[in-house]
Amino acid sequence: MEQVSAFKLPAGTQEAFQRDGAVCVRQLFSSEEVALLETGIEQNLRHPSPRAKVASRPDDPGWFFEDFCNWEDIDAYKAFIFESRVGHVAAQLMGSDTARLYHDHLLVKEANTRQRTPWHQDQPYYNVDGRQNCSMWMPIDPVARESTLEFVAGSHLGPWLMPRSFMDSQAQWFPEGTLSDLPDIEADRSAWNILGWELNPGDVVFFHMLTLHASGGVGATDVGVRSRCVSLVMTLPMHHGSGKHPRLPGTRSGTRGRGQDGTRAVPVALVQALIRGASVRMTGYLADEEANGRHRLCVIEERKSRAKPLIS
Ligand SMILES: O=C(O)CCC(=O)C(=O)O
Repeated sequence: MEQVSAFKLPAGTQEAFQRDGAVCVRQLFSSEEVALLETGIEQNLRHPSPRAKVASRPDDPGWFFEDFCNWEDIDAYKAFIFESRVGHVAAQLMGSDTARLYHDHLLVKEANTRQRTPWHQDQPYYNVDGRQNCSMWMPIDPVARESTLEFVAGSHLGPWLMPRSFMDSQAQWFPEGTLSDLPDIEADRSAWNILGWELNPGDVVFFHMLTLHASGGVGATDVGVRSRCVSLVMTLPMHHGSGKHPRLPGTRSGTRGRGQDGTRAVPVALVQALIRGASVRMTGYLADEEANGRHRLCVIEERKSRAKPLIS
């Protein structure tokens, strides 16, 4: 494996990420790394966790499946996360010497899935504070322009907007009226600077957790094609658990030792990479064995108790 620290992003990539809140990096990963992730995805599909869910409606001709926080159980995910360039690249984009894994997220849309992922920001759904964060969205199947993840350029510089459940638009994370609702982007797409890239295996998209994004189903121009994708969310140590929202099932509280909510210690794994003399660190949060796939709501004290740096 190459020395990951030696890798330099193409000129202008970090500037584009900071300006637009989303950037595409072509052929960041080798065919071996794509195959590694494919091995992990297929294992994940054979052995879904209790957090897995079907996001498509029963009448959808396809099938949209999601699962979360499985890197500890799936060696191929673990190898990709800890041995590839991803932590190094995330740190560069965030303007940081470190990167910490918040969670892995599997998204599989079988051929002809109509289900759209509606416009949303990620951060209001997560227990993550601060502005230095990024998510990597990596398909291992070709993605047509019509089916790709789309972003409103510059929207990461705006405020937190109301997170709602995708299926029935309920405000489950913040009380109604406490955050502004999203604008209706689909009503007049020409009013927005919408970015989106046709992608091939090895290409990836990085985006900020406040960037407004959405995606189509599969089946318009890519009939018969399934879409398998892994998304990794990364942030800085001090930003997990200090957020405005309780933690996501499957992630652990960000302190060492036993947390007030009964969680166990957070293990730390070092990625063997150096940036400007500092190590890139990615920390994974243990899977939550009692999680039942539902969002656990409103542990307000947890926010306060975690409002301190979490560097182990
Ligand atoms: O792939 C999709 O349909 C949506 C992905 C997404 O919203 C995310 O990774 O945050």
